[in-house]
Amino acid sequence: MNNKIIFEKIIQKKTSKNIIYQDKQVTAFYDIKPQALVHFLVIPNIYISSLNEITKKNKDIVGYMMYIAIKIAKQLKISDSGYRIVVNCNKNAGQEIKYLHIHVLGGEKLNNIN
Ligand code: DGP
Repeated sequence: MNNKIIFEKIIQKKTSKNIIYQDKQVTAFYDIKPQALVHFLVIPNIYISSLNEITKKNKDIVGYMMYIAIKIAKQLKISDSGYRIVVNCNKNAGQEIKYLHIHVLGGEKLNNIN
């Protein structure tokens, strides 16, 4: 089974009870395996498999996802102390779920990454 279905079910509110925010374009929800005190994901409601599928036509969604991620970070009061935004693309970066998503991590001091 293609694991993109997991995120599609979250958008349809069939599984996740931890949706933070939803509008016509994006959905934000807490990560099931948090890697920081605060760890949430922002996804487009329309299916895009990875950053590699961003085109001239759909590129605006990335900026909007970032905008909502930042807005939520402020609402959750992790913005002043700082947070990290990560997008994994394909297997070398460890993208497990083949559905474009922004990770937002914060709420504590984060380890350095390479
Ligand atoms: P990535 O490795 O970038 O593809 O990250 C996928 C993230 O998705 C990972 O941190 C765990 C999270 N995740 C996987 N399945 C579920 C789920 O069913 N619910 C929620 N809330 N998060 C999930």
